[in-house]
Amino acid sequence: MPASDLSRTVRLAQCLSGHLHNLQQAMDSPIWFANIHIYQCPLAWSVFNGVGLYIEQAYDLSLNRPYRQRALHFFEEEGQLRIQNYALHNPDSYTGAGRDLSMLKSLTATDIEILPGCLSGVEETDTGFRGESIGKGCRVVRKGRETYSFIQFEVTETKFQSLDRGLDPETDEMVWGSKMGPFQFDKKESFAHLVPTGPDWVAPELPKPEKKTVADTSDRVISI
Ligand code: CYC
Repeated sequence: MPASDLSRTVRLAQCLSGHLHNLQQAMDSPIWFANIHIYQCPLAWSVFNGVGLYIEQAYDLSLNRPYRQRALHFFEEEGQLRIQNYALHNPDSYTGAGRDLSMLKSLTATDIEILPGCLSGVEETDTGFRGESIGKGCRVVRKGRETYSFIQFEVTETKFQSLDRGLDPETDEMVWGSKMGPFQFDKKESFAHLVPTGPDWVAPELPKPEKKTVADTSDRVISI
């Protein structure tokens, strides 16, 4: 099937899916950017009755202790492309799923809960997609302060750029997030072929889990 025949939700999830990291940015600006890995892993169609990804974000030096695990649902509403964020009831049981996708076979709709207001609107660009938060409803309490999450992102098949900030609901002043602009992620491995395209889609065989030791380009060997 030509790519253009696939629905926009499927193509957006395909662009986002994979193992990404910002090693180049972390080497260029080590003071401002840590090296972070994001695993954006396709979920079975049955979880949302549609397209979804499981997300795991972790610092390179603590891959086994991710700081954010979520699920995202991609859908269209009145012709508009949307992403709704979900939390996991028991994130620990899925830790490491980014490196062993077979762990996600047991994830069902009962394992997740909606994060009210954590919704983005997305539009197509010449090379991929661009999106940002809708409204101020995605409340995040950080350092004792109530903020709302305001995200902006752009994605192509090989790059994902995201600016993730917490703003004061009254003044829109930035309370947390990157002061040095967006994180720039490069795709190390794509999971696009694992994004289900409809309810009758049959999953291909899963790749074997990554080895237990990862070497990065700075010649360090990290045990994970
Ligand atoms: C929070 N990151 C969030 C939230 C959203 C996103 C919506 C608020 C809701 C939540 O807690 O999940 C991001 N959601 C997205 C993006 C998309 C989406 C980008 C489009 C695909 O649907 N975030 C980064 C950095 C890292 C970071 C790499 C800085 C270290 O992009 C951290 N984001 C981060 C953290 C939180 C967050 C730590 C949770 C804040 C908290 O609960 O304290």
